[in-house]
Amino acid sequence: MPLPIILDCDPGNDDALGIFVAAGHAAIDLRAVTTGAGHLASDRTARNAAITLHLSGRSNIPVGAGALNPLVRERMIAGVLDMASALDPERPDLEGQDLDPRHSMDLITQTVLSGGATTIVTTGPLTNLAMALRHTPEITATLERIVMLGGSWGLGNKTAAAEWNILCDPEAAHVVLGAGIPITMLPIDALSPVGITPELIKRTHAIGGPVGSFATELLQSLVTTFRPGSTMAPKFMPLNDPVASLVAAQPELAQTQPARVDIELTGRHTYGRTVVDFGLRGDAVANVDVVTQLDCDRTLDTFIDALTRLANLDI
Ligand SMILES: [Ca+2]
Repeated sequence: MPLPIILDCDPGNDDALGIFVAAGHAAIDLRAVTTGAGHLASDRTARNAAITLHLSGRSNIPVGAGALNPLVRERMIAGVLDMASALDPERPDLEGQDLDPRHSMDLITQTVLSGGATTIVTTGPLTNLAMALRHTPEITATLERIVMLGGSWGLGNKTAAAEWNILCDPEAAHVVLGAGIPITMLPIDALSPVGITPELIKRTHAIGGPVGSFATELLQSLVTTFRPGSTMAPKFMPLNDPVASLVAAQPELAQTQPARVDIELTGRHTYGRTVVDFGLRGDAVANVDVVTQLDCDRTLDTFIDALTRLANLDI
């Protein structure tokens, strides 16, 4: 039976590819897409999700708009945007489905409590999920797993210490990590080798149709915004967000190791850091399964398979 999931995201061109993958993968039953502030303001991420689902022909899947701001900190703005293509600029030329009237927090809680979803995949800041957990803690009994893209065991990407999704709302990440729900964390260290190569763009373009064409535009836009800033930067722009849904559907794509993960909430230079203790020092108890390695070739093949299936779905 396909895995019933909610995808909580902040499209974002890589999140939009994540929606395509979740909507197309044979082993995923996408029950709702929830959005919040992150890569763009909340109204824009909701609209981008609505555009993406409409393009995918899956307008039966509800899209919710969510958190306008983080729980505590001030909202951050994404640093590098491609204002010429894909979903960073406003796209009045592209049709989107109507938004679900519910706030993302309510769409999450009601979908979970009605038995509609057992897994939440997150590819943005964790504000909506933290709000849902605080407002309706009963969902912890029903949720079987959170697959969370964010954090790092090494360097950050937005600051030297912190990764973007966590840094956007560290207090929300703290709430989610402390909820007692099994969590798979995809850190940037493990995601970096899964790159958007020219070959991947060629394979995506070959899928054809509206899905293949728009997915190609999304990939090319991501490559445009790639700013390899450090000596340890990957060779290609990492694919990132779609990989979270792929790992939720096919855990065998990833090697994981249990660890204690805490969020730094007070550090002067390290605010938002995921402090990852693989050694479980002292009396530390593991609370997260951290992805330490991904099967790159299989992950990219699975990405193409999901897009191809979506492009050919007879809906
Ligand atoms: Ca994202």
